[in-house]
Amino acid sequence: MTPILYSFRRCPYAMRARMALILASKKCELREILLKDKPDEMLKVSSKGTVPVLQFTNKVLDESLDIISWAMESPASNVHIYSEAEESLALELVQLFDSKFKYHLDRYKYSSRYGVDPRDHQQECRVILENLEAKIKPNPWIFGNAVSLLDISILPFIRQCKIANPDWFFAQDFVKVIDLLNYFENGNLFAQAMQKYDLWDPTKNNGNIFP
Ligand SMILES: N[C@@H](CCC(=O)N[C@@H](CS)C(=O)NCC(=O)O)C(=O)O
Repeated sequence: MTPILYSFRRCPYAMRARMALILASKKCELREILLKDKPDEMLKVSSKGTVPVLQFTNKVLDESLDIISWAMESPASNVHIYSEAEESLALELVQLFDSKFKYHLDRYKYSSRYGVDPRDHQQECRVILENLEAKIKPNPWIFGNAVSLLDISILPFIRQCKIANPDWFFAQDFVKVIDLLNYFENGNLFAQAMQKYDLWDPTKNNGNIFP
């Protein structure tokens, strides 16, 4: 059976999973869903109710990083291979973006929902991006010519920070991060990952072969 991917186009976690599937040329049936109207078929296989979910006949992966690891089980020649030092930096940064950066990003974007001052959280995002700036020399990707799992894992979140207020974002000093994001957003991988699909309708069974 072709694995089934429940996905939401704009979700940064689903985005990174889709990019890994593209890079590894792993075919699946993509079912585009709405977070406010999750299909029972998805909730039946993963009660967590988050996307992405990758469903196989005999197992379900419902964490984006697990989907990335599964996709990369057979090495993808177009993906950067980490040195040991790079791997530990990548682990540290993915962890930082998934926890602290995401925490502040949510409060920056949805300050009224959280009852907080968005400026405090915008500043926290800035500090993290400035620290990233000090650690990387993108050329054009973080580790050189080939895209890395670090690139695909953190850039969707940095993009959300840009979208929250592009004027502010582009006026900041983290120029290497801005260049990296521009390169990412203008590339084929992103274009392919962001292709639009009709919503999945179980009555029509109109999933899409992806990638
Ligand atoms: N740790 C999960 C997080 C996934 C996640 O939180 N996805 C969001 C969308 S971006 C979601 O599905 N939220 C549920 C909802 O909004 O109802 C992963 O890496 O896959």
